[in-house]
Amino acid sequence: MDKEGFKETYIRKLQALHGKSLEESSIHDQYIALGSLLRDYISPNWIKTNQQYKANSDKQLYYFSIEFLLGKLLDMNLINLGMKEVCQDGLAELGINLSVLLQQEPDAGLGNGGLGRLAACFLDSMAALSLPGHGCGIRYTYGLFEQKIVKNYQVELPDNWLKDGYIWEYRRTDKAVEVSFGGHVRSIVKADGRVCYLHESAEAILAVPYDIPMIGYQNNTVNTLRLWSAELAHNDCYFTFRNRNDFVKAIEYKNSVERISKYLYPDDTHPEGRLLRLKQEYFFVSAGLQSILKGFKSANHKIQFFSEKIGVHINDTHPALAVPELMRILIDDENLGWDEAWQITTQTISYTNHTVLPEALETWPVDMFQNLLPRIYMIIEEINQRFCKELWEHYPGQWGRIADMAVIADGVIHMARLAVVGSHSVNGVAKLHSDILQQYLLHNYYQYDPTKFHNKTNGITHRRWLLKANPQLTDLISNAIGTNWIAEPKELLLLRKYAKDTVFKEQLATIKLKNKIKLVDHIYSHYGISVNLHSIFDIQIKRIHAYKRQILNVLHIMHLYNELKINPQLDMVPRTFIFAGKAAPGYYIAKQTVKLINILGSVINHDKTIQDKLKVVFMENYSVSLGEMLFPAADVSEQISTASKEASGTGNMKFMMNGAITIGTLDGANIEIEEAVGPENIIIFGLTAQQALDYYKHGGYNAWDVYNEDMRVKKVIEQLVNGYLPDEREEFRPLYDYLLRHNDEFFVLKDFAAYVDAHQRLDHKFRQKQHWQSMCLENIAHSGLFSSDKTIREYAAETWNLERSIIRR
Ligand code: DL6
Repeated sequence: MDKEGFKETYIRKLQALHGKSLEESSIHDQYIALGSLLRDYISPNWIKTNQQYKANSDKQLYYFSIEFLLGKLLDMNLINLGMKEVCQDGLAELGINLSVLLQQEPDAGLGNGGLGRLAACFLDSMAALSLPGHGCGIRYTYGLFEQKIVKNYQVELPDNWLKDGYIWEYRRTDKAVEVSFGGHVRSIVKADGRVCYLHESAEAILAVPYDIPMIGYQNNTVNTLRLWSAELAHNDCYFTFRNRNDFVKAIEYKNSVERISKYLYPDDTHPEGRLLRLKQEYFFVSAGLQSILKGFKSANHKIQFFSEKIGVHINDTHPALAVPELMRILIDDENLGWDEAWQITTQTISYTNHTVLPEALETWPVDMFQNLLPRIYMIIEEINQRFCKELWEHYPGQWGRIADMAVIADGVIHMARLAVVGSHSVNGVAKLHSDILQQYLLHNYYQYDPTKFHNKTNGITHRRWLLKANPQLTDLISNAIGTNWIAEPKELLLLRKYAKDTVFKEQLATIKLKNKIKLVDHIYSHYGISVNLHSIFDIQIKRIHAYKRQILNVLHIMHLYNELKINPQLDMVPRTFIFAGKAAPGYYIAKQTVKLINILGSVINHDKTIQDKLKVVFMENYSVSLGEMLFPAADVSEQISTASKEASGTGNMKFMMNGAITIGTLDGANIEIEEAVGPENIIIFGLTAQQALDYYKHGGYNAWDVYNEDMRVKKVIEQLVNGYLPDEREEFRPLYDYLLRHNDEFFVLKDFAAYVDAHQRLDHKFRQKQHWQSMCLENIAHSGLFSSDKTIREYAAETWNLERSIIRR
């Protein structure tokens, strides 16, 4: 489409949709018209993609995830379609500013953090690589809460992201399926002697799919993200209540059904242990698998070939009920025998673990589970019995080991164990994490069948995190090395030839400065804080969690401030510490941390005596969109989790790709970043994973020793409770206790000295401008290694056996 064609189509669209002229239309009208025009543009390729997949019988991969943190799609879609320029220029000639329209889109926050954003990056990469890969999840009416800071405290507001509709979704009532809960199971013996199971008196919920097109980068591919919404089934008790004029009961019932897809659980590490969460998990897994089966059968494939044509990947354990649900479908609906069904199920399903935190390893009490999902429970019981029998044959007499591996043990169902047993491939998300899974958390399974275990280091899509978020850097790179790196991000390595080119590095620095200016303006207009543009922008953005150690960052800031109060002439490069991140609403210590950062900010930012050498900014409501502003503006990336605890991290990769220098521990993918850029281009400090694990083995360390020996530590810890922070004498007592009396589970005090030292090294490096620029360049150049395209290629080749299917025009 050329510019004139675009303008004409756009005006026609706007008029047809709203019955208004351009002059009469509102910005929202204009935005809807643009979205609608793109839908028209995308649809033929979407249809064609699906037709081709079907005609060629291409294997399809379904990525099941309880979270998809999509962010905004309009700008990204324009880039992927290669239409951004035409559209921007055409709109400008019509007097419309594209960036104003882009702001109209809700930021689809159907995820908590890393796991959900990874799922979104993977969908982007699958489409870009012409791979037949689709998403399956839940269409939450409310996304992750909106965070406001009120009197320094986090408050949570509902994220009503669908209030004005969502331009990218297509409701597909014709593809709705029913999902059953409750009831009981009756077994009957058929004429041929086989036993079959009837699920009776169950409550049926209607699962209605909403499809979102996932557009490949300039390659005609349009895959599908299918999100399920819970609605009343046609013959359910709602209508019975209504017919009896019992409207209260009718409404209560309707609410109880719709609640299943209403809220995203705002906590990614503590399982809620609540019935609703379990309902959510079964709801989308059952709906997803049923619709896959329907599609599969409509293509006249034989069920025996299911795993050759279909792959189901489970993103952590939330979709692990895919294992028994697929068994149920194959046995009860498709009449297969157990062994055949099991072979197909395990060959179809693959599993990624995303955490080693014990509190995040899901378990469900047998009683609760059995009442809600009686048939599924029977199947899990049988999986367990058969697996334990197999183990018994392999490890006769080793009861302890078998109990540790059983899917059902101590009155609960262990979802990670179910996922491992029921899939053909298990992976962690960074080398260290995969090693820890193999050596510790899943060691018995690894010993039993090492061939199942792999590593797949996470990645991020450079299309969003560079092309979209940092267009100027994108242009600079393309001008220097051509545009091939967009298809092959490892070619970013070609940038290394500019390592000694001062002009190029100066250009890099100018772009960073421009991105910083944008951020400075934003901070000033939103928070009234003026930030020194030439200070080091040191950014920690991620969920607030004890193991991610925002508190270590805070204690270091308090220490720097103490130093400055003693000596306002202290020779240091001015620093702006920027935080963003949400704390789970019920996570007390995390919310305390948010409050502490904000209080500290209000003290430091108003102190004239330190001559603007230190600023602390907490930015509200961290989201994908905010990230797109922050990563390009960062000088320093804080990746300071306790070694062994962060499975991978992906923020670390986004910073690196935008030329920020990591200060971090040897944890998760930081280790691989260090391997890639070399120790001279990253600042590493603190305990190693092995050291941390050894301490854990021996019950931790003694935080009091550090407190008594390091006066800097003593001072900042005391300041939490001695009235130093205004009006808050007892407010931070729980944090103080947590660090000292409860012995500092995440080694904050233990790593403090090394962290201070690392920051001094950083300060020193930042002063050497040329050297710093070279470090930035090295980071950008090596960031192609962390493109999700690479990760997805590995999954496709090694786990999914998935082949490309190029869609021609
Ligand atoms: O794999 C994506 C992402 C990792 O980068 C983070 O290191 C990890 O913490 C995160 N894990 C979760 C855990 N959720 N659950 N359960 O979000 O996954």
